[in-house]
Amino acid sequence: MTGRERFLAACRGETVDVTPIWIMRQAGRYLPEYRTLRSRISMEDALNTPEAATEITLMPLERFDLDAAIIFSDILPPLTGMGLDLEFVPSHGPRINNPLRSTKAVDMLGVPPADETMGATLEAIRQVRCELEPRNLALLGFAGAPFTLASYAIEGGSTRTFAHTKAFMYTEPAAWDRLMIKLSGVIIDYLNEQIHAGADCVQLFDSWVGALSRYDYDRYVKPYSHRVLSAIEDKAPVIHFSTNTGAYLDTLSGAGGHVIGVDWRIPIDKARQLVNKPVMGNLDPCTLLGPWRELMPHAKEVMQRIGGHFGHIFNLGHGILPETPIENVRQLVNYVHNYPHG
Ligand code: 1CP
Repeated sequence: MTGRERFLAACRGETVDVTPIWIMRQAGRYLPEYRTLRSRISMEDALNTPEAATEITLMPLERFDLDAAIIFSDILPPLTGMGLDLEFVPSHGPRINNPLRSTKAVDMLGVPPADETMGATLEAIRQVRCELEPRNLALLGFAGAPFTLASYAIEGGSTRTFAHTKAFMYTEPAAWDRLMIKLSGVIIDYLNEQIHAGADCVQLFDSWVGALSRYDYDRYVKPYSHRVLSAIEDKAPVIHFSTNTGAYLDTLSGAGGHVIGVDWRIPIDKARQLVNKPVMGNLDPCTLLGPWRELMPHAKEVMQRIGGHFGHIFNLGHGILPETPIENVRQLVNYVHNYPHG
């Protein structure tokens, strides 16, 4: 099978020759060639120049036998088009200089079409699509999920407690609803455009929704995630990813997605039982910081729990860390592809 066939078959839960693998944040800071390119151009320029985004997207494919590429972008730039002042602060991370703290600010947000605001990323998808055609690899598009985007828009950056987000959600439920509907509309349009530009599959990142209780997930988030997922599910395979949601993976899966992406906090066979769908995961990215003699048994454990089952895409449970030795990535990819199947 080609990488693309293998990847898409796994999304449908169909027979594969070997387990497909890609790595979250595979086009990032652990690659020396990425760091070299980023020493010359800012994050903003990398995002807004299709040729640069294309070059970065292809970097990990030159080194590793991966089954899929993920377009180089970020979940946050769609917020810029809505009126938020996003900045990537070097060696710190993303920051929004005018975070949402009032119902009026929510009502001022625009909902421009993605082809006006995200044109560079859509063009990069078209370019990468051409490059991947002869290599027969899958191309993933992605977007942030409504909750995770709302949390950045309200907090203005990273947070441990999500206090501003939760306080807004509890205090201003009507404005929360308007915000989540605006975000859902922007995300649906953007994912549709990515599929139209050539993405084979899209991933919805609800990276931080595990900060909520099951009750709050159902009450304040699920309807909007469902709105997004149900609007795109018949257009392309969709991976619904989150972390720290083992306590309510069943209801999260009920919001939609053909594949459920999970982190290492839940055993992957248990996740599969809870969702009864194809699953993606779930090696702890920190295991790649250790030697192969310890990394290998961790990878083996994931394969043994899910091995022989169809409908598994191997991945880390969250993004690869910048300190990761390249050689461990190469060995991991080869290990998964050589793992005896069936
Ligand atoms: O393979 C790839 O690298 C694909 C491109 C990609 C993706 C899929 C980037 C590039 N960012 C993302 C998604 C993303 N961005 C998520 C969801 C995935 C996840 O949970 O890991 C999130 C939460 C963000 C927000 C973000 N952007 C952060 C995290 C901050 C936090 O709150 O912890 C950071 C550090 C960024 C900047 C960024 N985005 C991408 C890169 C390579 C970088 C680092 C920029 C740099 O210094 O070079």
